[in-house]
Amino acid sequence: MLKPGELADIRLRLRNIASRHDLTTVIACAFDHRTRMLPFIYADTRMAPAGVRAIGSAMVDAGFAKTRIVLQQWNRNFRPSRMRLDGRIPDIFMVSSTQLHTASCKALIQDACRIDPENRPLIVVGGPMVIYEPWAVFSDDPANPWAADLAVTGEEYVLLSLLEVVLSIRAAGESMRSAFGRARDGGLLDGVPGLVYARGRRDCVSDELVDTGVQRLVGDLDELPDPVLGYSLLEAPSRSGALAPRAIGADRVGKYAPVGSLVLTLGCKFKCPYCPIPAYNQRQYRTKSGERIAGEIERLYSEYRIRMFFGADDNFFNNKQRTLDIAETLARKVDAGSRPHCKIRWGTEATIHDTLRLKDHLPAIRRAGLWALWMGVEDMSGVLVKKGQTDDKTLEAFALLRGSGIFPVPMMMHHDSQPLQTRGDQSGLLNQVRLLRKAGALYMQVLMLSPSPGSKLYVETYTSGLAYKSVDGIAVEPYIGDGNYVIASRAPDPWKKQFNILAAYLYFYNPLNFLLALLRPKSMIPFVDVDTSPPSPNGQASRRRSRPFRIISRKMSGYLADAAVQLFGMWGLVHTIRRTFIWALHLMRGNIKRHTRVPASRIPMRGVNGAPASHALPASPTPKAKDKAPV
Ligand code: B12
Ligand code: SF4
Repeated sequence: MLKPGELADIRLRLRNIASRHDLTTVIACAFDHRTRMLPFIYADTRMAPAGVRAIGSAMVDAGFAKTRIVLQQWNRNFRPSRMRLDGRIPDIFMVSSTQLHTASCKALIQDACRIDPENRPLIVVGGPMVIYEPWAVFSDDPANPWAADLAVTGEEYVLLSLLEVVLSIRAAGESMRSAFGRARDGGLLDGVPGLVYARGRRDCVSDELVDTGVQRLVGDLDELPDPVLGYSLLEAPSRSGALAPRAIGADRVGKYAPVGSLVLTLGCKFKCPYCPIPAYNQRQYRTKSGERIAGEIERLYSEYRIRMFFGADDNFFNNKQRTLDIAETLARKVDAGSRPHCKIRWGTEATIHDTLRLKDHLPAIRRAGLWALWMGVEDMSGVLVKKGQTDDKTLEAFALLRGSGIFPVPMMMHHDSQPLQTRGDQSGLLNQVRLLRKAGALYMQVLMLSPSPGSKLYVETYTSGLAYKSVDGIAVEPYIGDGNYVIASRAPDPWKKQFNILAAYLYFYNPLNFLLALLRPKSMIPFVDVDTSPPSPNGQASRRRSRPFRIISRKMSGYLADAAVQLFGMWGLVHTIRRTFIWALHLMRGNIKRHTRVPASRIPMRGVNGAPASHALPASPTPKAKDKAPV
């Protein structure tokens, strides 16, 4: 972990030198539009991702205000080779990507590499893809040379440390890429854990990758730069390949990004073997304070009119004390009539086990604005993983949440041992969907268990031959790795698994349920004593007068919500069927080829000072001493 204050200190140090370096930076968020379907459709494009915003905020906070964030979600034709900021090719081009969007991330880097080496920006890639697979942004093919200059396998502190090192040796008028090259060759980057850079004989052809080790994490998230800053940097949606002269105006942000994602807490105490989150967080649980969160919400509401929020939490209820600090602070603001806090609603993720532990506090948590809770139900029977959930506990947690005015959203995981339907017990997929709908779920997700980089099971999923390499002659590419496609299974008829997922959605979202939702909506839940409306400017008297109207309008929207979600689900399902049905047919035709090795780096990887590379997988080649690549 970083020492307390270390992140705050580096932010200050950079601010002191920023004015000497008139840096321009473009940060792109890679997004592959082929991934748009249930259950993420809408959230995938209407939430400006927190990762790029965090990096943009860190740049502005450090004094580099000439920064622009481009979301491929909104700007699918964006071409880095055409970007100009402040009238010039930017000094730094950054890309953020998850594994699902690998193809788009590579295309962005390849296009940036079309800029001639003299004028090319320093290309830095970060985010969940390179955290686990940093080699993915380097090429070793002399016939097709392209590469990022650097993969950052960490968070804000790593990026700021990199900038501090490079700027410390940058000569007046020197390009960032040239200064970076000198810092790398002088070994100055080796003291910054969380970087992977290439060495090679030719530009953009990597002979070996040097891994400076695992990042140190910031423990107190209040030390992070203010994430609100990032919203002022967003490029407006457009069909153009180039950038607009200015970022989107504050008054239009809420229109395109009505849901704001907020980092409240990070980490989880459970150790589900298919999940990389506990290891990524080095088994730490990190949080912001209630006051800090209340301040961020207030500014996002006032400056950008954002009213809906989603917590980027892995398990918001992980630690009772920390949860209550946040919830009680927000609830106090509501009680005091603070308009932003009264007006907002937010959702986040938590486990069944922790929801039950906090059952006495759920009304207060609802009062803090929590409106929907995404819950890792996985398989209710506990066959897949045991993290304190059973049929009874799940239903109890659902009842408690609904009784407190919070909508539970089950996240289910289908797997080889789960039948579609069962008699006599509730282990079948449809049985569980029925139970959860009856228990009050308005929305739900079902994903197939798929390999997740960084998880305990990841390597074994490949070496044991569970993961598919190709199906019916079609290679399994990263963009189908979101759990919507069957890409790892021992089932003799995997196409049935693919149809099971569609059947579960169809069972949940269908015209009959839509009609029932109009007659007997599941969304009519007791609003207990949750009046989060702000007082009117005229004071208490008019507040009392308008209360019946508020109650009626809330009841009406509550009444229609279930039917609206059903309509939305059916629309999303059309996209899901359109994209995954063909895959089911390929599965039916068979000819499944399986992996026998984990997809590791082909380029040799090493650590610094003779250490092994921290981010290499077991099958990665290591450079032999005699082959050590010159720069
Ligand atoms: C919110 C969320 C979503 C939302 C995203 C909505 C949105 N537009 O923002 C929704 C619900 C749509 C979603 C969907 C999916 N998600 Co999701 N999601 C999350 C979650 C919980 C929070 C993301 C977030 O905002 N984090 C906060 C930001 C600040 O963190 P960050 O993005 O990692 O960025 C930091 C660093 O990575 C780094 N960084 C990031 N970019 C860059 C760039 C540069 C240049 C640098 C230097 C550094 C850097 O610095 C940042 C600041 O600390 C994360 C888990 C988590 N706690 O992060 C999973 C996570 C991102 N999701 C994940 C996955 C797998 C998915 C799905 C495929 C579903 C699934 N099978 O689980 C789908 C994909 C949908 C799609 N079409 O894209 C994985 C990605 C794994 C991977 N290796 O790529 C994560 C990490 C969870 C996990 N399993 O560990 N998700
Ligand atoms: S409870 Fe959720 S976040 Fe925690 S380890 Fe399991 S899957 Fe990951």
